[in-house]
Amino acid sequence: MKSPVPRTAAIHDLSGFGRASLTVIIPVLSTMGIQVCPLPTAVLSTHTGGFENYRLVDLSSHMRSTIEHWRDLELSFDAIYSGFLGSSEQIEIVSGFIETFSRKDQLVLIDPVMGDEGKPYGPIRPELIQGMRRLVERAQVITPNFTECCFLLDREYATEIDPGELKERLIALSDFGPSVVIITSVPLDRAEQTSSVVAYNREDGRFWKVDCAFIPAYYPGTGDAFASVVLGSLLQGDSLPIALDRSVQFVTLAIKASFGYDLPRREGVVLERVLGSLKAPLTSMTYELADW
Ligand code: PXL
Repeated sequence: MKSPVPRTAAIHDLSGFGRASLTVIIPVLSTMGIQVCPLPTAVLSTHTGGFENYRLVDLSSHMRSTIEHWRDLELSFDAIYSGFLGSSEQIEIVSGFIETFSRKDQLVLIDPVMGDEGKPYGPIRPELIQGMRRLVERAQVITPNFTECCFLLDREYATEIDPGELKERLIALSDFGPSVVIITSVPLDRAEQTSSVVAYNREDGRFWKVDCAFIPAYYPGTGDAFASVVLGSLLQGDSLPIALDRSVQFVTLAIKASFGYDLPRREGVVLERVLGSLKAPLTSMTYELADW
């Protein structure tokens, strides 16, 4: 019998403290009614954003044997979702996973987690960035932030971009393979200090934009929350612009809830206070068709 609950494999790290990666992804997707099967890439004591001396154990060999076990069990996934990888060796492992568990009616979302604010995260090496350019070829949907977009396209990081160049970048990323490209934290309007989420769907040739309110605080793990809500929405049957709107609204709510408490930012957003909002239908939408 077909399960009423969509199932996703989630290939990300498990960071014990700090609300990032799997500790964000599992609660978000579970709340949205999606079954999450984690294939941990690494175990860390904390995430790497704002903590020093974090401990990292690379799980490449355990990943290979888990994949063998899952293949023997003939597991089937409605979606495959990958993010932070523990080493460049894991590019081939994830690539093999997608090949082994490939299904026609399946969503492959790759969040090419590599860095933010123009810089790579601590453990990210140049070989991993090169490998990520190959891995995204296998995705239907990718969700880089603006820094990761620059890394994938090997372009200089800038603090402003005009719409014409942005459009060219969305198309260039789609030329790698994915039919849907979503870029977050795009500095389209520097004067207003806001950022935007933009997207391109090659299937219908449309470009979308959702502007984000300016909040003077950066929290780790928000990219993981964003990509998870996109995946959950698409699996629930939402259109691309609605999925973008839901994700922007959820992340904005989470950041505003956290900012109000003035808690240490490196601990991430107060996810537990806002998860319930994922159950509510959207009552307002701010997405725009971008006519660049
Ligand atoms: O949120 C992205 C992320 C995932 N995993 C680890 C990280 C980060 C960002 O800092 O350090 C281990």
